[in-house]
Amino acid sequence: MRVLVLGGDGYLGWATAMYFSRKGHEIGLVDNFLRRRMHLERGTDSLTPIRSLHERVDVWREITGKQMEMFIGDLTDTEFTNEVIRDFKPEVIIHYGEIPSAPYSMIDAKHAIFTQVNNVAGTLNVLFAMRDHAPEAHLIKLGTMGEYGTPNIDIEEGYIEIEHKGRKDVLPFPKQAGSWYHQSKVHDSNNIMFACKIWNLRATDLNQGVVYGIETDEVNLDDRLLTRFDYDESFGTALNRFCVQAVVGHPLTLFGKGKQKRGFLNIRDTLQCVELAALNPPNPGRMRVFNQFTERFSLTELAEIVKKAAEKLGYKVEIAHYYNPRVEAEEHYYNPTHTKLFELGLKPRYLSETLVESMLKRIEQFKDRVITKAIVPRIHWTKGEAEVVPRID
Ligand code: NAD
Ligand code: USQ
Repeated sequence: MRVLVLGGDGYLGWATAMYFSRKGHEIGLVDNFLRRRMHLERGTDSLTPIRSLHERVDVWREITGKQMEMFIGDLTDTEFTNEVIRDFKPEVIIHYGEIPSAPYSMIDAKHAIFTQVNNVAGTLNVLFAMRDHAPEAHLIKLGTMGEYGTPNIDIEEGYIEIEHKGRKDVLPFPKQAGSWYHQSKVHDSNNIMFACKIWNLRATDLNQGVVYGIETDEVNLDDRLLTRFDYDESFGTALNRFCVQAVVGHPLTLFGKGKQKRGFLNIRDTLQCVELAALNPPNPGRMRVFNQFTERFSLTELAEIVKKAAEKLGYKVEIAHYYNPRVEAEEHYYNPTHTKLFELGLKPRYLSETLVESMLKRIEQFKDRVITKAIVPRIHWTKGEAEVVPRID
């Protein structure tokens, strides 16, 4: 298949591009290096020393003999996005090309607006370009489990059957996102659903949980192919952060009570889920939604798992409670349905399969690169960037 990966220089995008290329698909990569620039803005960096996209594409060719086509530009530029989709003629578009950070979007009005414009306008450009140049293509869009929030009922996969005043309908599941970033994903979902309806497009919205992991089969071929791995307050996700904290001897940063629950998945399973979506395209005309995660944990459970695994490797680990900079439920019901990807054949890798230990060993390799002051948050949901959050235990 001709697969266009939007956000192909990112954590998931680069890993996905190599995975699909190795399987024999023709790959186009789109990126404007915004993520690299956001790290420069924040004074932070990836733990893994990542090469430039050009170098990684060259190394990939050297090792596998396979080419990837690069399109460097901004998805919010209508003309650029149109030209890429017109010229590459994708059969599948995997859309990772957005700002992924909740804290970054909460810094101030400028960052909230930038996040929403970047994400929502970029996706609108993709939808219009599909209408005009690739109406048969399948858009696989990375959404987030955070679109649903934490309602006191089971979360369905995108749609819920409702009976109201004696009448029934299947309607979009209510959205209660918890940051300006997560809200951008809600707006995207609404726009994609509408575009599918009016232009008969084909799309899958993958409401993904929190991803962890540093290794994939392709990344492991050569360190010059490493994908990014973040641990700072803006771009690091919970488990990745906890693993880095354990290795550098920083207390694990549980926010508030630490009883928040989320869905998690290994980066290798992200690749598998996206592949399953690509190989099983939906009918046109209605946006399909999958909830994409393999396991559910509370943050305390995760911290305990990391502590146990790190102690086996000889590290001394302290779990600490910090003031929660976010406005979120710290104790709540959480039971999202996630069966559709399993029905398509997903074979998950569970965290218990010593994944944490393999992550810790990889982190050890790069621990001298850790910028310790980037770990504890300063971005508060109520007042933006302010004082470093204090410990509360
Ligand atoms: P990332 O920041 O590493 O990758 C995104 C890439 O998109 C970056 O390389 C960035 O430069 C590029 N990009 C952003 N805006 C662009 C634009 N306007 N034009 C061109 N390129 C642009 O993020 P990631 O962690 O790989 O996440 C990828 C996607 O998956 C995001 O949409 C994110 O919301 C979603 N997601 C991620 C996670 C996770 O835990 N990592 C979980 C759920 C959903
Ligand atoms: N948390 C801690 N300590 C930390 C970091 C986070 O207790 O050091 C808590 C947060 O308060 C939150 C939970 O862990 O309750 C998840 O936080 P996170 O930073 O790992 O994830 P989040 O901000 O939700 O965003 C990440 C990705 C985003 C994706 C989302 C999936 O950055 O792109 O959309 O995970 S989900 O969470 O399912 O919405």
